[in-house]
Amino acid sequence: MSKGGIVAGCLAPHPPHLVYADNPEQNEPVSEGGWEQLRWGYERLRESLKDVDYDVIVILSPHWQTYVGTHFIGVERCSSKSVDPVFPNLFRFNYDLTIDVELAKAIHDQAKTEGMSVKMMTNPDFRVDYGTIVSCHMVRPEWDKPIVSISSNRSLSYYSVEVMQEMMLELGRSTAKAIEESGKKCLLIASNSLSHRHFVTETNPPEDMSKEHITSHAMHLWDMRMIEMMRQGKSQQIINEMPEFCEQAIAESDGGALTWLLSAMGIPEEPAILHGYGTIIGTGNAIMEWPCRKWGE
Ligand code: 2X7
Ligand code: FE2
Repeated sequence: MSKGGIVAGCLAPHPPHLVYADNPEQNEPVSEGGWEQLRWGYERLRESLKDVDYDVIVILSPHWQTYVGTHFIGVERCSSKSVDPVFPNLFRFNYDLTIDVELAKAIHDQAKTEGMSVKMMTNPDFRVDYGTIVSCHMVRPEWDKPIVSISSNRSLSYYSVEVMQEMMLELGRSTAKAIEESGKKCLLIASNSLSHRHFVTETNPPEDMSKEHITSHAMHLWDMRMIEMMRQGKSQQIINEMPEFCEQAIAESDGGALTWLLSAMGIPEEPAILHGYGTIIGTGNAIMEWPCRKWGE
């Protein structure tokens, strides 16, 4: 069997507003559009991945929060309605997806061998979190690839960003090793916003773009700094600055997804492609792609 590999790593944020604005048939609420810069960014990412051959999407979402270890969905098929607890007016999405349990278990087993606390989630009635659903839908609306769904272990809540990062660096290495041994081609997704300070009131209608902007200049500066580092291949510096970023920008990378992704790709020095940036209720969101398939060509 030939070695598996990562075809691309993506930073793919999941505000439910993006699905709401796109009006797919699976989502009940209907909108007049909105957040076009980000939705066009997702269009560019999909275009970039159009002819790329891969078997499975591996995603880590900060909205599946587990407090004892990292969990992996271990159920072959998940079908239900996902309702965003904060924005039920925007996101009531009927999903029907398949899980690559074999690969999930392989990553689980590898992480366990490395001493991590891990668990396979086998509840058949489990409700998949909206972060996973939104990012997967925006990247691959066909829903024709199985996914591996990884929880966000909130080690930051018990300990610190530094502890969270150590764990996510190991999870990334274990993910890469399991993928290599699986022989599968994988698309990796870190599902998170950048700066995460948001407004606390909603406009009417929610898609009124005359009211949409970043919450503060400080948040803008942090977002631009992170994007520039990604574009310049400064992955190690991103990891070094993560504690300040999480604290000062209330960044959603506190869930570990971005650190996990960078680690799985081997802390790349190759530049990431910026497909789009925009704000959603004041939070900063970047759509980035690391085209690993092209490295070493
Ligand atoms: O989950 C989110 C988010 N990360 C950012 C903005 C708005 C809503 O939901
Ligand atoms: Fe979120």
